[in-house]
Amino acid sequence: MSPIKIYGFRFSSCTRRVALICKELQVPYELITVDISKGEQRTPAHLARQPFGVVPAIEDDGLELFESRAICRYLVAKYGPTSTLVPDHKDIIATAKFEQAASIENNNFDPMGGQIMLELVMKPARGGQTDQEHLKSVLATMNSKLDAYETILSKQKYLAGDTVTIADLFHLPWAYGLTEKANLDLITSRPSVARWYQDISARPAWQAVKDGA
Ligand SMILES: N[C@@H](CCC(=O)N[C@@H](CS)C(=O)NCC(=O)O)C(=O)O
Repeated sequence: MSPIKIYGFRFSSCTRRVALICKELQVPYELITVDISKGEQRTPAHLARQPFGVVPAIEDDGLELFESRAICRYLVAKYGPTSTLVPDHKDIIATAKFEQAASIENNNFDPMGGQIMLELVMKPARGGQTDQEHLKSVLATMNSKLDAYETILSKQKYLAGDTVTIADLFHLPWAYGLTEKANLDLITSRPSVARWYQDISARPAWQAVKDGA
């Protein structure tokens, strides 16, 4: 199998999300660096691959694709047909629960995770200043979202049921950043959320890419 090309930045959360699923499926990849710290995501060459000027994008057997979660779904469909990381579409109930979990991550966790990391880690790293008011507000929102996660995860092992899916794994880049880089106890202070995070973050695929794709 020739490696898929990932146009991305090894430290970016969205690039690591895709690399994680490659590792889960043992799909070899070649990372072609688009250095977002130098603005390379806005060059004409990258905009031709990703019109929104962000990373990652992939190329695989002539297919060009962007949006990290869509890429992950494609990878499972193509390279993990028997994988349970996405339920069989013929199982309507499992698929509905999976879609619900994927939607929870995309709408409730990802926006807050990104903004908290921006304020607490990325801005200071670039010599900028944390907007304390904004941080306070997004932390309050994230806390109430994670209370709902605690309710769900106190009744089942994973977000879509008792089988781990990519909807769980999609959380890893921000969950890791919030816990290990921003040193927040948002996740570890909630017993069921902490148990879930410990489980998914121990996966060898995540350990392989957590600090760089
Ligand atoms: N929804 C997109 C988001 C992509 C995204 O925001 N990528 C970030 C890195 S994680 C980026 O390229 N940031 C640079 C910028 O916004 O200029 C995806 O999941 O692929």
